[in-house]
Amino acid sequence: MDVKMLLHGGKNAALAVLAILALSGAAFADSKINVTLWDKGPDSAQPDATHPLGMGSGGDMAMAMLGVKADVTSVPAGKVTFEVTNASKDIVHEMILSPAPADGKLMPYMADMAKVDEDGAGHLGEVSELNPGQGGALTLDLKPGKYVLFCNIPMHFMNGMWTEITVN
Ligand SMILES: [Cu+2]
Repeated sequence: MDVKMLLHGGKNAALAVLAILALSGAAFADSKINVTLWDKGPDSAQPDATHPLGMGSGGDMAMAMLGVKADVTSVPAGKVTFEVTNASKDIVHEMILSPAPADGKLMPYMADMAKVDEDGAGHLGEVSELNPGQGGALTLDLKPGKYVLFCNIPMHFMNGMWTEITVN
């Protein structure tokens, strides 16, 4: 084998390594979800008996005066970054992530505190208590499944402040 052939082989090997790097980069690219926490003014959260809009309560979500909006609702498994913005002008909100309950099931709820039972729900991470206009980020390694993003300021969840995402 002469020098020319060696060089040729080396170049091909280098190209092969680059191709593998490019492929693995694409396969493990991180996902980003922009999450907006919104409401319709300072009185948006009502006592939950009149607005049963919690996940699984079967309420009309069009009635919600506050909510969680995700710009992407389906992402591949792996690293997912949630860029969270509290778009409210008046109210502190937060974003908590937990596995979604089975279809039709209500999240574990503490009615006396008007909050989701975070431990019971399987709390995975949060961007807690953002002031109006504030933002924050959370990155998690997520397995395939359904997840719920919700705000657990008292009354907010049962007033409709949640949304579901799917990790494939
Ligand atoms: Cu909230």
